[in-house]
Amino acid sequence: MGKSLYFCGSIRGGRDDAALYLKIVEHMKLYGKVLTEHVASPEMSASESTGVDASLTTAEIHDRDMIWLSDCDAVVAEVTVPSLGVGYEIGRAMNFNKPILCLFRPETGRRLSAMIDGAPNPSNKITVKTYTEVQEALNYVTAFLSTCS
Ligand code: 6IA
Repeated sequence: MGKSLYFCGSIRGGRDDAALYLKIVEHMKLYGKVLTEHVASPEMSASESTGVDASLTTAEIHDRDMIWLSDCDAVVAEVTVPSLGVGYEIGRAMNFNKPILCLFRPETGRRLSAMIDGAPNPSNKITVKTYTEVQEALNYVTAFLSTCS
């Protein structure tokens, strides 16, 4: 059976990388079901009034996402555009002891938060990879998902 996968990407933090999220999610779908496919949707907007989940309350979104996060087999987060929600999801996923792959593009000139960059250590399952071209990110996703049970 395919894996249950959770993708994290910025929504209210800004949608600059939405097209990139779509490529990563499409690739992840080769390995299983992506529970949070909507994060990559071009329809999903950072604004209040539009968005795939616009009919849900924030509490409903939060609680549903936390159930998915606790149930998933692995987490992939694109962390280049800073997002409170993505940072929160990564922290919660670490507490759920999930394998987590964080993908970051330094060439944007952004500096990754020390709370993410400094998180990996031998006692947890979080990895941070930097990349330039999308294909590199997809290769990291392939390698990561091949090792997750
Ligand atoms: O703080 P952010 O909005 O950038 O947080 C983005 C992250 O939190 C994503 O990885 C999502 O998994 C989760 N998240 C945040 N907002 C939503 C949402 N609707 N639906 C699903 N997941 C979400 C937002 C409502 C919309 C009308 C703006």
